[in-house]
Amino acid sequence: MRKAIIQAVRRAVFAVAGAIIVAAAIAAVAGTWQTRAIPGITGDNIVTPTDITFTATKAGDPFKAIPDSSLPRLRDPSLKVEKVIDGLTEPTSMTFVGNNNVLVTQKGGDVRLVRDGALQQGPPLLSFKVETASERGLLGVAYAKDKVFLYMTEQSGLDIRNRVYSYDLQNGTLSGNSTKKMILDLPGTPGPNHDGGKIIVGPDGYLYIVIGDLNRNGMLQNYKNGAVPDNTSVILKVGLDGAPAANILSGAGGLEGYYAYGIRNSFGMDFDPRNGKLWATENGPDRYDEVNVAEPGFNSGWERVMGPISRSQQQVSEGDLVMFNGAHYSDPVFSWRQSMGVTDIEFLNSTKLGDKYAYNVFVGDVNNGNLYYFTVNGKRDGFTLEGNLSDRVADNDAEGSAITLGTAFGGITDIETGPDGYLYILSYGKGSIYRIVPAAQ
Ligand SMILES: [Ca+2]
Ligand SMILES: [Ca+2]
Ligand SMILES: [Ca+2]
Repeated sequence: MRKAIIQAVRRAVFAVAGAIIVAAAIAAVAGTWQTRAIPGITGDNIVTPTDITFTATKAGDPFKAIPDSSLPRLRDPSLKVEKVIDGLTEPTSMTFVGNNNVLVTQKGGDVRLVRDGALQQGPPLLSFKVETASERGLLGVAYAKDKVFLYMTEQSGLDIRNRVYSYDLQNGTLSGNSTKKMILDLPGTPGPNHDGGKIIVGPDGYLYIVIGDLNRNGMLQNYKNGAVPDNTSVILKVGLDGAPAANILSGAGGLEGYYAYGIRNSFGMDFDPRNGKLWATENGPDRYDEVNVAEPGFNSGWERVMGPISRSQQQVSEGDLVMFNGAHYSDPVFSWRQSMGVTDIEFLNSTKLGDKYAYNVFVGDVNNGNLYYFTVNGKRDGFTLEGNLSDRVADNDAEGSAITLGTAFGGITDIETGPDGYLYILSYGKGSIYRIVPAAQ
């Protein structure tokens, strides 16, 4: 039964417009944490112990493989999958802090700590009272320069907001509320789906944060007569204090801090470690999940187009889109004709899995739990694709199969290159972290 609920939740959460019944199921699964008010902080639902030291102590490889008879499968016998962490509940994002620590967000509001290869039991590192209907929740985490950043959906008076908070983390100590700062206060309605939620740190030291359309129909969704920009369907570029980066776009509403727009929803971004360019995934409604190279000023085309514009059923051309000063449209570098809830994208930033995989791209999905693999082309502006994939669209199962490296990951929500150079995969459905290593190891 629990497995059935998780399966149902997993299918609905990141892919399909939220059915109310499923939202209720999510709330039922998630609601186990305790809450208490923090005096003097109005509308602030945080529950946290303070001053939690988590300096790692173990030398060498902290992880060991946990025996499992139903491991995900890989189609390359030169690689193998290990389960290194289990016992998580609906994990949404993870980030490594130093060599031996991983922070994992859980949709229901907890931040869990993996230290020295083990998931810490007892009270979570941090715990928040979050909104969890549909795709809302504690969704993203990043770490940079002695700060931890968290993206979450929470109630604020009668409103629902998506917010990014920062905490200080110094000398292995995460300080509690005394250093908590709200650095972004983004909309959360009507939603409840398409909340985005990934935070990543760019090679330029800025934070990049993605939020979806929340089912709005404004200029940022390419409605020319729609509402002025309202912080939806965008990738934001901000400093570590939340201050917008220098303007890339100009036009109606100011557009401060907007890096890209016209994005339906996304749960995956990464920078190419070779040239620093941002790539992002995007969820289609039922057709055309996308992988995009998101150059500054990128308009992905939603809600007029998903997938290649030449395949648009609405016969859309670029002139039909809302183009702010400094904007450009570009087609996805890859699409799946049948949406499968594309989630994270990761450039493997190491040679530890061999030359074939070094600096190439892995992508996950939440509906099937597949891990897709792509070779980046010589110009690093797309993938090397052949045969029926040379149109840059997986049109059917056979074409999708040709780019599928792994299966049965149970719904992937995050992929990271570990400090050891191996590939780490976070499974929403299985509550586990898997690691891909050379088979000979
Ligand atoms: Ca697009
Ligand atoms: Ca094709
Ligand atoms: Ca990632």
